[in-house]
Amino acid sequence: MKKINGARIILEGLKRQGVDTIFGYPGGKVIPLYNELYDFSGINHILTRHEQGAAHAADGYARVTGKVGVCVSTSGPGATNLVTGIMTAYMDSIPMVAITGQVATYEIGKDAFQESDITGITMPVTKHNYLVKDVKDLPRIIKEAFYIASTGRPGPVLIDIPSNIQQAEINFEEFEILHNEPIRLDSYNPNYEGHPKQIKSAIRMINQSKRPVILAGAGIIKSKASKEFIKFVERTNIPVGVTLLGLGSIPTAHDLCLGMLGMHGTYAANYSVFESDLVIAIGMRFDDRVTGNLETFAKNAKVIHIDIDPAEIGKNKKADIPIVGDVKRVLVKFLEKMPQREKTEWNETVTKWKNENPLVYKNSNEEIKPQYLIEKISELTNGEAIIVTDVGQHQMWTAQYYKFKNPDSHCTSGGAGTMGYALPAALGAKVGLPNKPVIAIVGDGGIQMTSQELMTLAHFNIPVKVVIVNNSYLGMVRQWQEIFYSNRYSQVDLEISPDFVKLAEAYSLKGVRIETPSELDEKLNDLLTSNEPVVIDVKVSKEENVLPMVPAGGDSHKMLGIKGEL
Ligand SMILES: Cc1ncc(C[n+]2csc(CCOP(=O)(O)OP(=O)(O)O)c2C)c(N)n1
Repeated sequence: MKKINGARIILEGLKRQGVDTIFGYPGGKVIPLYNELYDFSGINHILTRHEQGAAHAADGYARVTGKVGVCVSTSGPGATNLVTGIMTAYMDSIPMVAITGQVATYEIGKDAFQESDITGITMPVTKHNYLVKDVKDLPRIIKEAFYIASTGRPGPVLIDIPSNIQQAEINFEEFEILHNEPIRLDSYNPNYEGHPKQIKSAIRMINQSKRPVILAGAGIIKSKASKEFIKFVERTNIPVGVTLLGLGSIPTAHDLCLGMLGMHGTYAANYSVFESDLVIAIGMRFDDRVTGNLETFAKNAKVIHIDIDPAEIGKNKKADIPIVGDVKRVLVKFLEKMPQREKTEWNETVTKWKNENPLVYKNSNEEIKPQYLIEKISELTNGEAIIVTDVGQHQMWTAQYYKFKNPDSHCTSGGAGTMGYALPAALGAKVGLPNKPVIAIVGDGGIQMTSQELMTLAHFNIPVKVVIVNNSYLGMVRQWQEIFYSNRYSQVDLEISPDFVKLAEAYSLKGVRIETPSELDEKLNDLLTSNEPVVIDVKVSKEENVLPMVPAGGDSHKMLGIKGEL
């Protein structure tokens, strides 16, 4: 009788979930799995050079494709190396399945070699996790994991699989029976349909409002509701402020888009919220980087809060009308009932704020201003590339100056703020969407956290463009030290760094350095449109600040540097 072992059940299960690509790194407790992978057809494995890279790559893959990203590691240090990537995905609600090897069931709890309690460790950063104790549970668990990761509010699910479970065999027929059993998760019932009564009340509230503003979050992108959202915006003529992860939900250049909200948001976005009498929050969670001081944030506004996750309602900001549901379905219902609302005086006021206080910086002919670099990338790619940023100043300049046209085209670690994210996430994004240009924009600090993944680019010939915004500092920390700690630059100087061109070459990649604005104008286009991976080390002015800025916890309408200077 034909048999199947646990390791093959994993692969078969993944394949039946539509998985064709996984990111991983082998080790002792997943050798049975890698042994089956050796001649398993239909699943492409990308060997990253660190498990953190595998997790971020799965995250980038998931963000741009909307599919569940899969990463694999061995037990102990392999599994703990995934944790930062899992936490990053959890904070940004990214669908992911992480598969970890574990010591054999009879060794658990004995401090066996490379044993770590990864289900315990990841409990607070996974939507759900499993320790598999019986091979017969595996077919069901794999199905459940994908279902949980991708439904409701998406998130990472971890499956920890002891090595003897990977080796254990069952009859193939039994596997088929187990696999075909329907999923039954009685206590997990995401609510997709917004309550019609609430929607009706919300429409009434919108029609009564004089100064409404929309806060557009990542939920719009995740529910693939961008088209409906833009229709809703145009039907209501309500101005929109966008969160960092909501960028792309509406084109930045749209007449009613005010740009980004929050700490490094635009004056018009933040000020409109302050002056508003109604905030319509869609698929966003009132993160502190958006709200600043909650006491003064949208102080005089009523709140309509649309979100798939009931736990977000009232968590940070009280909602007058909560609508729990999938953003797309809720917006469709709104559109059925919402009458055309004309522009009002409020639109004129907001447009005036927008026109009088655009994002500004002082350009230079001598040195490359980082903002100019981002504007140039935006222009050359027509706002249509997939942009993956790391964390720091370059991340905020990209959010400010890249004119996003499409949803699913911006990947960044918003909630966790994980440095080292960009390169591996870009790699995953490019594997997911090979026909789209993918650009990683990363600081000279962040690139050094996961630069080993340059080898993965070379190994699999993944033509990601890596733009290092090189200011020789841990720029964002330096900025805070300058502004809030009297220029006491403590441990932020990165003058002593690798030669990134030589580093690229050491990984057999093309490396190019750009040091002046004219060189940038001359070379950037060819570099971004070539068909190979390339590392572009761009020397930018060292002490440029990201402005405007709301100090942490400050009143979001009291911004520093509105005119581009402190
Ligand atoms: C893993 C991790 N460690 C530390 C930080 C804190 N941090 C936030 S921004 C930043 C500086 C980033 O410097 P760089 O990568 O050079 O980018 P820049 O700000 O100069 O654009 C640091 C250290 C972080 N976000 N993530």
